[in-house]
Amino acid sequence: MPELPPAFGFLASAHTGGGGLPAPVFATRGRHTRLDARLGGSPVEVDAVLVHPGADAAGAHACDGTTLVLFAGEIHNRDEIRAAADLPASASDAELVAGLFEKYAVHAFRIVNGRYAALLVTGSRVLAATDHAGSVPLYVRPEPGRVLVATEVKALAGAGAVVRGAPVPGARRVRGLTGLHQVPAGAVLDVRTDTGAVTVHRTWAPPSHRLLMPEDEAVARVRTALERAVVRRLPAVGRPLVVLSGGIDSSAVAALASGALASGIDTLSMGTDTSDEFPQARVVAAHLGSAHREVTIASADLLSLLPHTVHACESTDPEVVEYLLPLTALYRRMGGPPRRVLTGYGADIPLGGMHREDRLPNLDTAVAHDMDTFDGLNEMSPVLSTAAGHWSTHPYWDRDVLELLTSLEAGLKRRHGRDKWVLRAAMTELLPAETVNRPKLGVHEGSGTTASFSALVRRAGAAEEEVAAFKARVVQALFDRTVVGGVHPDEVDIEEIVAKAVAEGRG
Ligand code: IOT
Ligand code: MG
Repeated sequence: MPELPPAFGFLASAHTGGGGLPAPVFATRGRHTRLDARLGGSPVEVDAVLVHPGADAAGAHACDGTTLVLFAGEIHNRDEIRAAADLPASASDAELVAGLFEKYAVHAFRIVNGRYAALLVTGSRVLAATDHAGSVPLYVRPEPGRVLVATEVKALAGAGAVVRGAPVPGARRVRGLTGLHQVPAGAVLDVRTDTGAVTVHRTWAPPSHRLLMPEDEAVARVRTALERAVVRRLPAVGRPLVVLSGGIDSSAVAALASGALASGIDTLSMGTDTSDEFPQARVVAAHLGSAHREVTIASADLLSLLPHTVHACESTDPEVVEYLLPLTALYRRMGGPPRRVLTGYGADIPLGGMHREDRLPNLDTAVAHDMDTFDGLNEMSPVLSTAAGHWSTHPYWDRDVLELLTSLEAGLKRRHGRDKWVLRAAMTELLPAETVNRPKLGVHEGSGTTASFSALVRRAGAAEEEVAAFKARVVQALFDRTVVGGVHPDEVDIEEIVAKAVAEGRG
């Protein structure tokens, strides 16, 4: 992999009449490149802005005169695609998508394993596609004569009222923004530019079946799949950075990355003035010999980044925002040149790690529920890190790893009194025993984020039983202010938002 993908995001308008682009408002940091394309044999014109980390965004767009592709993010099964579509080794990810589309039409997106959002315009069709996890969020505003698409919904918020938006069955509406829809995870929205009518094609679904297999086979398969996913995410030159809590998820990623690279890896841990997991992370860093760094963030500073977190991930889920706040703060504090960051995020979803649950039926119910409800939470949005110029990637949500982990029967996830047993067993030779056996502590707990956010709403007058509901109100108010309202998060006073949310909640 190159250190960074050629583009982090885009905003585009495919239109037949007037009405080009709204202002390109992104939380993502990067240069902007404008494109204007008129496609042969089609009345459609495309205006776009790509937001990208490098000097140009060349690898992020492709146009052969009749089909235009915009691509944000990266593909992980490039070699297989090149071979199947007979494309040269030099083909960019945008060209791979164009080549696959020529051969398979909309089914091309069933083939790509990656972390991406893509737009493909051909004839009078606009295709807006997400990866299997929807890990790069994508939003559309379909109207007859003009289709707007963007990787951040805030870029579409300023486009004015929708004149005659068509309904979009199966796609989620966006709070406070009429006519805007989020492309579901593992889906392509196929929009007609003349009518604005939308068809949804599914390209992935979480497996519902479960596999019985011997312990040693499950362990070997998990190890192989995860190693492959980690290796596919390593930079071709230079060192990767692993954000390391010292828990099994991120420690496994660090160990596999370290094992694959003679040059070694960098690791980074964050804590706050109230809580950290530094000793546990140090054990792993020392074992792997990584160049390790610790960052301590004052809880007050952490809470002041709540608006930035919501602005970046565009999520209205208060629990997700608690998981993402410490990571947002960490990415902002990293400093230095833009980095490729590997995380252990997402392991707990297919493995049921967040559910301290011994009974297998309940554990599988929790896994099935979490796999049915992740869509739209935006917990893996790259904007959390691209807002600070860095690219983050999540090996556990690689399509192959995720399918394998989800489909293992619950007894391989909870076994011998251990949570996430199969992963721990796969790591016994690579990590110290205390790391392999350490029980789960979530980032929101380890960093004291949940406690600090609760204290903030309590100070504003919330009673204990009101805390969760008031946190939800705070997150919604932050979404309304920064995403819908277009107020920059630096201008938002979190204390004022909390006081107002509590007062209105009482009202
Ligand atoms: P958790 O697993 O604690 O953290 C996610 C990743 O963030 C870690 O693997 C690690 O790479 C990084 N990280 C965590 N803490 C630190 C730290 N102190 N310093 C540096 N890096 C750190 C929540 C959670 O517990 O995260 N995420 C769950 C899923 C949430 C539920 N979502 C859902 N049901 N849709 C997860 O699976 O990661
Ligand atoms: Mg975890």
